Amino acid sequence: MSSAALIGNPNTGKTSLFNTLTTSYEYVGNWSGVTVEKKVGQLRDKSGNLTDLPGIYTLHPLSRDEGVAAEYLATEAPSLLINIVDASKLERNLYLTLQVLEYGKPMIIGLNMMDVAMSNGLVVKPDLLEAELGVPVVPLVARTGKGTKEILQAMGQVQDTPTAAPNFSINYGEIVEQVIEKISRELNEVLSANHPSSRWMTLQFLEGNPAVIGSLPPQADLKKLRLMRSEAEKQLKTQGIADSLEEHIRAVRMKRIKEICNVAVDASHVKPNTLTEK
Ligand code: GDP
Ligand code: K
Ligand code: MG
Repeated sequence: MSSAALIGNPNTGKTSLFNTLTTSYEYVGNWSGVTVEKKVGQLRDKSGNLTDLPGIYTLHPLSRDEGVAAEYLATEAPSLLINIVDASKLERNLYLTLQVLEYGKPMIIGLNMMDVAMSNGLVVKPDLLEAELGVPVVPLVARTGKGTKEILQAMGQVQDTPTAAPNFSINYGEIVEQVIEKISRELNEVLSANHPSSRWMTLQFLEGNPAVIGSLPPQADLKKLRLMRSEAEKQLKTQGIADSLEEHIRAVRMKRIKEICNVAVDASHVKPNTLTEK
């Protein structure tokens, strides 16, 4: 029995796709400790469950409600993540996508709102995006069901290849890469085999994600890890690279997103008076 989850920004079409892909709700209630509704359904082909995660712009939560998705990733072991991305707001949506790619588990990108992107004059090329990100990208119009067959096919293929994890990786520069290696080594000693990649855990730790830090096993020596973190941050400051680790990690991701969009998006046909969001 597999467990898949839908993750993405708010209003990208996650629930529309959830309703298309599932039959009965197994459980409808709230996520523990928050008022956010939890939805788990059975996939139509009975191959497993699908969880509809609350919409977020980043895994780093500002509130407990926003922490639901990060906590889910840190504590559950989903066999597949379906990241729903709004093609008409690709640049903004990719910030979460990069964090989910770093999670290192099998993943499919549902490139939704293709109709909206097109009517805005934005040409998003799924094949080029796929080549940039290294995971399957399926164009969708979830409102009409366009792409349902293709996403089911992609899900089946990933299911048949359980080792199909993304090998996407960002180079955060020497100082950060060194501290990632040090902290990853510490975490590998205490994390169970089923856990998400130690690189993902480490990056979330460096960003100060409370939902992920709270899920670290009690054997993790937080004091030691925090010392490693602050030493790296000091180095970033003294060398004039950034004021904080969080800021640096964000800036490197944003730069990568710009590069990806330069390759995969043709915005030259966007009408000058169309309201487009970054
Ligand atoms: P969620 O917040 O990610 O769960 O998104 P929803 O599934 O609730 O969708 C948000 C809104 O976008 C709803 O009004 C949907 O009908 C609409 N929607 C979803 N997918 C598409 C699409 O591909 N194209 C268009 N034009 N609208 C869509
Ligand atoms: K919504
Ligand atoms: Mg929803």
